[in-house]
Amino acid sequence: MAQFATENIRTVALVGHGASGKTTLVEALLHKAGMIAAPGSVERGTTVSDFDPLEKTYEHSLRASLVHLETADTRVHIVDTPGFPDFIGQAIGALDAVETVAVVVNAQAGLEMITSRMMDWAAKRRLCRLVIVNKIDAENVDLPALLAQIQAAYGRECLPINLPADGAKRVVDCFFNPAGDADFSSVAAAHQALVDQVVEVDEALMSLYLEQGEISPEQLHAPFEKALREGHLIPVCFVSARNGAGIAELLEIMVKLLPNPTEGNPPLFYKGEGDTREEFHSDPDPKKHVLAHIFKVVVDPFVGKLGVFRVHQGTVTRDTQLFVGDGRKPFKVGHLFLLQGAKNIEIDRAVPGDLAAVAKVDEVEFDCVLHDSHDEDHIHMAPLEFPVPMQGVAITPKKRGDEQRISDVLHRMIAEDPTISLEHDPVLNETVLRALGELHLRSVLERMASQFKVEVDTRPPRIPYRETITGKAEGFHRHKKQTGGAGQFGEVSLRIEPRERGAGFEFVDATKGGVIPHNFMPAVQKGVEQVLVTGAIAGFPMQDVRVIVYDGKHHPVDSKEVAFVSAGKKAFLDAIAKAKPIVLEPIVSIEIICPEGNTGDIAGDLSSRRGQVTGTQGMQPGVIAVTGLAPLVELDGYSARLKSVTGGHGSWSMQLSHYEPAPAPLQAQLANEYKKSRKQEED
Ligand SMILES: Nc1nc2c(ncn2[C@@H]2O[C@H](COP(=O)(O)OP(=O)(O)OP(=O)(O)O)[C@@H](O)[C@H]2O)c(=O)[nH]1
Ligand SMILES: [Mg+2]
Repeated sequence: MAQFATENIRTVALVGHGASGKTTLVEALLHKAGMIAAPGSVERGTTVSDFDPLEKTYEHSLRASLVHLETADTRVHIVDTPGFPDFIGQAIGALDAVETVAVVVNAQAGLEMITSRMMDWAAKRRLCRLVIVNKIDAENVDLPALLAQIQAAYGRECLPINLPADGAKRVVDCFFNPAGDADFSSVAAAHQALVDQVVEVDEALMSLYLEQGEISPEQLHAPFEKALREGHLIPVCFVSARNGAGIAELLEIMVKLLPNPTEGNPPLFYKGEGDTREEFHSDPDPKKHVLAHIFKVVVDPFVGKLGVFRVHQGTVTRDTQLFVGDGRKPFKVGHLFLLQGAKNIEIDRAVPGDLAAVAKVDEVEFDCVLHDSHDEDHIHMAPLEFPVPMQGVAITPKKRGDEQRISDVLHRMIAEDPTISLEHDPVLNETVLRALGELHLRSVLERMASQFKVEVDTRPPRIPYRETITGKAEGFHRHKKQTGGAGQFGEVSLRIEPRERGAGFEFVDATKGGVIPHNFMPAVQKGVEQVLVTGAIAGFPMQDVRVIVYDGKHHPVDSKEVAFVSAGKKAFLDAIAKAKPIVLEPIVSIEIICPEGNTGDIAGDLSSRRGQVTGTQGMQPGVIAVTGLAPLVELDGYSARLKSVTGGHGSWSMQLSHYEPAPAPLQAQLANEYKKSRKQEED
């Protein structure tokens, strides 16, 4: 296997909205570079990067997948990422592995939500950016207008590096070529604009340029990289993954113009935690200690765990002993792989810039650091921000006894995907799986069933209502039992009052003269707290209440812990019944990104769900972010609703805002359901 030095490596993440053609573009590039005999297709399920059975069914990429291509002297690592919003966590994770983010724009659809999000995320992470306009062969595309739109949305730094020619059957390079014929604009003008932009980052070169009037592409190389690093230049190129126009030119851009690992912005690592942490900069030197970062984990029931990493420093070979994070025990690499979609290709060494993988290392987790010396302990990558999953289902095993296995499988899947989560509600004894959207949730459940052979029943998770009181009241209970031998005796008098929303629970012992001995007070509190967990009127946890125990009685022989637990509990229930108890419902704040034209419909729909719009903000031409508040219970089925309102161009997310009293009919309904379920339990 050929060896490639760091200077001869390129790393590129292909990102962009769903169906912009990233996976098809990978096929075209692999074919052009001679890595595959013929390009596969997404429709036939024959692509290198969408190899997962679920991806073939959905005809969408669901996970980031890695491919590489090799020309005479350069190896290009490409990460193909999903553009569907539900799977965007995979695209975000790929940002840590590359120098260049290539944002693929669908010429037919124009700028879309994920296009803009990825442009922003890549800029925040200080990555070099390239815009690839794909599908230039398609009907009804207006490329000059699209180029103007790109510049309006992402800045004048977006300059064409080639232009479509011969009716978009080919493209003509504008960087190495000072003149030529194009379908629109002018090659000479585009060339001039590129050179002008590049020399602006280098004063000496600028003076030389002003003197000579021309400058060679070789002289422009270093400032070109600097302009990319500083975001002063975002090249725009045109391709058709379908008919091959612009593919050879894109390959040339990757090899000759995109930064090698020593030319991009170095990633930001930290050493240590909290206030004492310090920035740490890796050095892409193959001779130094090893520092690699796991940016993807694949859990396969047959192959085991595959940890996919980017080498940032040093050289990893089969003999390297690597520590995982702060772990004390190293593992020996043994087998080292280069990935080509589903295929693992064994290699001898990986140098800075290489994306490679190790198998069957249990300690490896998403986002951990691998290193070969304790000098590099406590180093971690500046964290990426992932969206927080809110779309949930409650799950129960189809087969009894499968609980532990399901929990194991889900925890393994969480290790792979930072945008799924698992919660257990001890009150409801309910396990809730959350993901970014309905399709995401479905894919997790399908993978559990097909790959790990565990099946679950699902139902909508219960809404996490709460109970509280709105008035003050007193409660009393005497617990007295005489059963042959020793009796049970305890008596409690207490007062309760509402506390401010969110203030929580407070227990006050205001008894005097030892009417309830000190050693029994914890029992009283225990009884009270049992009610806090199970609720009193509708079966939900009670919050924001103060309980003041002011009197009671005990018996020198018959007083027992159980007696005071029971007396505390029943005295509290007695008081609650008189303190105007209510049910509180969760209100969530929601953010909706949608085409501007849909704002009215969205506001109307929200108000019909007892919600309201609280603000709007322009994102980019034609796209708007709407923020609002709505009761969680009303958002059941909201994804489908939004899809129909926006024709599939909207996305939304939510998080908890606060609790409010539920409307009276809902209160009555919840209380009734609770009564019924209690009655059934007793029968
Ligand atoms: N006309 C035309 N169609 C294309 C081109 N490239 C891709 N397509 C089609 O566009 C559709 C989506 O292509 P994909 O390659 O799956 O797109 P993607 O960006 O990988 O989509 P996600 O994985 O969902 O993010 C498929 O039907 C492709 O055949 C192109 O250059 N021209
Ligand atoms: Mg794809």
